Amino acid sequence: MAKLSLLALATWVGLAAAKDVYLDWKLTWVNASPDGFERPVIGINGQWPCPQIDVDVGDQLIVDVYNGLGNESTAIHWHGMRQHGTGVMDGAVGVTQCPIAPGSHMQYHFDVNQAGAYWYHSHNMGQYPDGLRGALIVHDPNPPFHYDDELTLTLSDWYHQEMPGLLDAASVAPHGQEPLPDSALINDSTNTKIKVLPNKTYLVHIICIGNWPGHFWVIDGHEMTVVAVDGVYTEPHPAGDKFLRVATGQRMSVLITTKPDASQNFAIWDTMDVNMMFIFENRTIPQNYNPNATAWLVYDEAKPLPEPPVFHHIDFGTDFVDDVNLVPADHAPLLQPVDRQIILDTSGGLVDGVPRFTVNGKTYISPKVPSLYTANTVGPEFSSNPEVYGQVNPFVVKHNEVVEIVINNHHNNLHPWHLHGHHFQVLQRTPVDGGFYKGLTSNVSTTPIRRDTIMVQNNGHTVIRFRADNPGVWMLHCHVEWHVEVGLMATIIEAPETFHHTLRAPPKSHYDTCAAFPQPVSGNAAGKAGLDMTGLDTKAKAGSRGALYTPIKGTKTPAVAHPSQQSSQAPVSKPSPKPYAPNVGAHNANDYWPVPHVDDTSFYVDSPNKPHDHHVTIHEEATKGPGPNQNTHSGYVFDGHHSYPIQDSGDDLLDDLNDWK
Ligand SMILES: *[C@@H]1O[C@H](CO)[C@@H](O)[C@H](O)[C@H]1NC(C)=O
Ligand SMILES: *[C@@H]1O[C@H](CO)[C@@H](O)[C@H](O)[C@H]1NC(C)=O
Ligand SMILES: *[C@@H]1O[C@H](CO)[C@@H](O)[C@H](O)[C@H]1NC(C)=O
Ligand SMILES: *[C@@H]1O[C@H](CO)[C@@H](O)[C@H](O)[C@H]1NC(C)=O
Ligand SMILES: *[C@@H]1O[C@H](CO)[C@@H](O)[C@H](O)[C@H]1NC(C)=O
Ligand SMILES: *[C@@H]1O[C@H](CO)[C@@H](O)[C@H](O)[C@H]1NC(C)=O
Ligand SMILES: [Cu+2]
Repeated sequence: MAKLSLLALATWVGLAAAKDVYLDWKLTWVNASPDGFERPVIGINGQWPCPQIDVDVGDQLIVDVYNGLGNESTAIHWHGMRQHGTGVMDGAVGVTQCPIAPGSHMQYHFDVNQAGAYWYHSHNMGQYPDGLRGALIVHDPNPPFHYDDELTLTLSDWYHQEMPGLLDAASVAPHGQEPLPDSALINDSTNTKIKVLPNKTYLVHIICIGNWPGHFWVIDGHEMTVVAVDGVYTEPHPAGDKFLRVATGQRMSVLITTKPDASQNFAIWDTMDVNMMFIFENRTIPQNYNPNATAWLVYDEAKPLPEPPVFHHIDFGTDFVDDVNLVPADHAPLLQPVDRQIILDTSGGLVDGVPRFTVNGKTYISPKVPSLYTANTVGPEFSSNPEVYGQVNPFVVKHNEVVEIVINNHHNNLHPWHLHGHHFQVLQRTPVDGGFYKGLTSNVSTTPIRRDTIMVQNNGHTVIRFRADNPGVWMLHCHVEWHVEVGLMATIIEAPETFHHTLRAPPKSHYDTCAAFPQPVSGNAAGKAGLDMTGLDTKAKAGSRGALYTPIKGTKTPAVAHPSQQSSQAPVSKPSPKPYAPNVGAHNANDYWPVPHVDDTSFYVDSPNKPHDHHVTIHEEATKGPGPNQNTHSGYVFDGHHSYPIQDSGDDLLDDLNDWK
């Protein structure tokens, strides 16, 4: 069980000190050509692919996000982070926050108390397939199995056109057919080479960061043993002669053992699910269409890179490891009895004359006020009434209830459903055409697998359970961006009656974000009191437009401002008449921002003089940060490999960062 000395050191350090990992991100457009075709993508600090975030269990992650895109709003969601008590940091636009307008800034900060493979991505209007997504790996100081090193491989579909145009086209296409990806990427490239050493055990995190099709892959000549899904450790499960697959949003961590010598390199073959893209949609596969991507395990750079293996006659029913049969390593028992069952009948079709997806007949339409802000401001007599949330397919559950959700998929294609805020137990999931829910079968595991994203098959269903022990407002949605944007989404409003003592209040920078957009932060979905929903948009419209930024009501121009003079000074238009006074100051945890000053005549929060603050203390810096004598300023930037001390705690952090590059 001996580890390499470096990892042993990391383990020791992990036990010794939880630390703050502080990232200062400026989002801008950059050009990249991951498959040989150059196009604009959304990069971070001038770089693309977006950086992998590496933290250890117990760390606090603090990310300052500055929107330097100029023409699109944005936000960052931390996929798979349960955000216990910090649901306001979930990053879901329209649900837990307002979009970050060009020229504005927002800070996310939360404790990371779960190990494994996660990722981050924009959760704003179909934006992340334009490149704003990356891996988030939480290293475990005490993993339940041995390995020598960790590797991360992201898998995705890739498009040569940008999302706003594609979304517009897709939303008016007959039958809402999705645009076809131009290529498959492994780690954001069609030419990824992964250096490995002989005789080692690697923990390989596979993360599907794509938009639409699922992926499956083979590492030629190397057996894979599944040890985690979506960050939940499993009983080790050798794949044997079966394929492993991940749907968009899912992760799978596998152990591989390298060869005893470096006499040969090996191909990694990956393919996008042609059933999803073509067969189930009755589409013809264009000649020369290539759903595959190849990467290589490189033992010796001087040796050739072999062709990938070729597979014939893959049976989707029998040739795959069924993730529902995996067993969580902690053997957590089946949650029962069920306190509340929610049945979602999901389907596609024309709504108001445009192709949309529906949940129980309703297509999700964004509210005026983000649902979390509604829950927190509409008042105790209304917060548990689903009506106040508008057309967001709201389901209110009570604190600590065992909730069972049935998803019946009445559509002839696969949909990967993702729940924010929880890892749920998966009780059952039918094969393709397996029929709709008629109760549980007798084969439900007493220790069901837990994950945060589950693929639901055509004309079939799944049954999941979780305990409502994480008060917050959580999206439950298909992770295909084409489908999210046309309404395949529900909202779980969890224990709103407890928010005043269970959920930390949004910090000042979140209210500033709303003020800069601008978007109201209180009242029901329409921004009104009680059940007065006048003015709420409930009609589906053709043309999604993506995250394009259109300034509302002649407020500040979306010109990119320097961070030190951003949004905060900008005049914010005041809606009239005043519909409702926010209670933003009612509940405020000590370690969060002070109560924002609220102008009586507006439901927007007044902007402070100080644009942003960096209350970052490095509790203890061990392997990664500045030494004790350098640590006189506000933090450091950690890019996954190195950390750079921030040498000026003033307003010019971004300039400093750029200077170092
Ligand atoms: C936004 O600006 C970028 C960079 O100039 C450009 O590549 C992109 O096409 C613009 N987006 C849209 C939808 O106009
Ligand atoms: C994949 O890309 C990320 C981000 O660039 C990088 O941190 C990581 O090391 C790459 N993984 C491999 C196996 O090369
Ligand atoms: C790998 O392990 C085998 C068996 O212990 C040994 O014979 C071989 O020399 C090792 N290879 C390397 C490159 O160390
Ligand atoms: C494809 O064809 C089958 C059989 O005709 C039909 O049931 C199904 O709805 C079609 N799917 C789509 C997406 O049009
Ligand atoms: C993709 O991989 C499959 C399975 O090995 C193979 O049959 C097919 O020819 C490949 N497609 C291309 C375009 O290389
Ligand atoms: C029942 O579940 C077990 C594992 O939980 C699985 O191996 C078996 O194939 C299942 N049987 C059926 C009939 O689905
Ligand atoms: Cu979907």
